[in-house]
Formats: sequence, structure tokens, C-alpha cells
Amino acid sequence: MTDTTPTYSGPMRVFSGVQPTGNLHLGNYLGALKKFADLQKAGHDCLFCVVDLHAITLPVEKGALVSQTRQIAAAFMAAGVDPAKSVIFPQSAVLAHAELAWIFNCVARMGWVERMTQFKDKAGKDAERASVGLFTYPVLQAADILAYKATHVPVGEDQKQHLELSRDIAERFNREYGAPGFFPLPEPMIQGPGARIMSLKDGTKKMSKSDPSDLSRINLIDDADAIANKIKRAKTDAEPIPGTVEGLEGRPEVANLVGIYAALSGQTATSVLAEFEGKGFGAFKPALAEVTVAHLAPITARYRELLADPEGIDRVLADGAERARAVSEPVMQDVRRTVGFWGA
Ligand code: AQP
Repeated sequence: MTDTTPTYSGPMRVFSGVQPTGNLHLGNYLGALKKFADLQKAGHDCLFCVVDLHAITLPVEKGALVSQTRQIAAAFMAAGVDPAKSVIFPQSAVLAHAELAWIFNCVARMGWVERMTQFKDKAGKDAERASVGLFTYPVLQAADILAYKATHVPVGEDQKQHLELSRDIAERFNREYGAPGFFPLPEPMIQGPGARIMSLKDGTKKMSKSDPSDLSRINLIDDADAIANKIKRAKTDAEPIPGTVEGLEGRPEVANLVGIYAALSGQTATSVLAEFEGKGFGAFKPALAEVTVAHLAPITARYRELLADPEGIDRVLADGAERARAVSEPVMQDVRRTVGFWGA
């Protein structure tokens, strides 16, 4: 697990995005949404985006984007993001993302983008037939962040490589256009035990929306019975719980369940192991189910409540889009001037 400690010392602006594709799961919550709420509570200037332009890099069911966008906005709020304090908005409503992505397409180098492992994973063996958008996805991600000159990006561990690319693009833009310090080099915030939640069926694969097995993940909309059943059926091994973190070596499924327990109960893995050392999964799994349900139940209830009022969610998104445009448009005016476009 990587701990990326922020080193940036100027004023902070936080940006992150979540795709409106499929049901959110515990990995999305612990890797991203919970951190969003924590950063907002810490008083930071935050923008949280439903990245619908990213969603269309893969086929999307016809007519599904609007309701899925509302679902993600509702999940942000249910997880504790307050739209009065943070900006919640849909990416496609702010044209700066697409415009800056094009400029960054001309800054990023093919070799940089070709190294991105997510493209290889998502395109699979048939990369020739993948959309060009899927390939340049991380360039759009750099534009998402830098259109707001955001300095900090809370994400799960899977996004680390993309964030490094964003820094490379910012640095090259600043150098190529003779504008030192124009874009900040955004810092990934990939911290704590929730940064990489793995599949309940295979501790070497990340928990993912696109895993065909629903038993591999805990969805934010799962009820208490579904959660308990999935945890009961989660893969483990025959050994008891070890007493130290070193004892988790070579036991990825057990390490994952202990990590989930730690993240949800606000403890370290070491203290969870101290509590359960020598016990079997017959004792640990019900305790984990209890902690998970206790943490998620109020979030799920709030999520359902918010979804029952789509007009309310739309008002939040429209207001957010306006506020996001007000932040990004002055940045884009400076970008156009810096690049040297006519009329800028
Ligand atoms: N397993 C995970 N553990 C921790 N964080 C995770 N994130 C995703 N999976 C995990 C974080 O969730 C945020 C939203 O990600 P996204 O909307 O870009 O979706 P994704 O990463 O494509 O989500 P999935 O579930 O992994 O979808 P598929 O199956 O399409 O690959 C990001 O901050 C991400 O790091």
C-alpha cells in the first residue's frame, strides 16, 4: 500500500472525479468518496465532478447517463459532501475540460500515454478496436484537474499512474510555453487503509464495478443481508488471523478483509490484528459484517432519500456547473493567451 504524503505548501484546491458507470462499491467509497467528505470537513476548497465525458470512452447504455450522473451526485452527498461548501457538477456541463484536453493532447507524448496500464487493462486484447478516447482518457483527466489549477487529488491507488502523467503534462506545458509555475503540479492523495480495496473473491484483483461477479464487491446500495452474505462468502484461507501485519504477507484476501475492517472502524491494521489474533473467520467475518453495515447503513439510507428527489439533485448539479465555470473560465482565458490563440 502506498502512502503519498502531500508535500505542497501553498493554498490547497482539491479536485476529484467519479465516472457515472454502474453501481458504486466499497472501494469507490473508501478510496474516494469518504476522503472527499473528510477533506471538505477539514475546510478545503473542493470540487467534485461526475466525469461523464470519461464514461463515454466505453459503450454506455442508451439514455443511462442522466440517471447515472444523478446517482453519483447523490452518492457524493450521502457520503457527506455538502453542496453548499463543495462544488458538485457534471463534467460535460463545463466546456473547459474538453478544450484543455485538446491542448494537453498536443503537450503529452505518445510514449507517456502508451505506458498507462489502465488502458491496457480496459482495452484488453483488442486494443485496435478501443476508442481513441479510452487511450487519451488520462490526458482528459489532467485537464479536469488543471482547468481548476487544483493542487490535490484524492483518489484510490489505481489512479496513481494517471496522476503522475498529470504532473508531467503540467510541467511540460509550463516549460514549453515559457510559463514557469503556471500550472501547479497536482499531488495525489492516496492514503490510508482504504486506498486499495480488493475483490472479495480474489485478493489480487481490485474491487471493481465491472467485475462480472456481484459477490466480488459490496455495493453502496446493498442492504444489511446482502452485505453479511457477501462477507460470509468472501474468500479466505484455513489459517487463523495473524497477530502482526507481517503475518498477512502472502494472504491477500485476509489482508483485504483486515484492511476493510480498519478503514471502516477508523483503526490501524495493527490494532485490528491485536484484537483478532488467533481467531478464525467464524468470529472475524460477523464482526466485519457488523462494522460494515453500521458504517454504510446511514449512507445508504441518505442515498436512497436523495435519489427520490431527482429535481433536487439537478439543482445541485446546475448550481455546481455554474460555480465550476466561474473558476475554470479565467484559467482558460490565461491558457489561451499563454498558448497564443487569436483573440485571446
Ligand atoms: N478497489 C478500489 N479501491 C480503492 N479505490 C478505488 N477506486 C476505484 N476502485 C477502487 C477509486 O474510486 C474512484 C472512482 O473511480 P472511477 O469512477 O474512475 O471508477 P473506476 O476506477 O473505473 O471504478 P472501478 O470500480 O474500478 O470501475 P471499472 O470496473 O470500470 O474499473 C477513483 O478515485 C478510484 O481510484
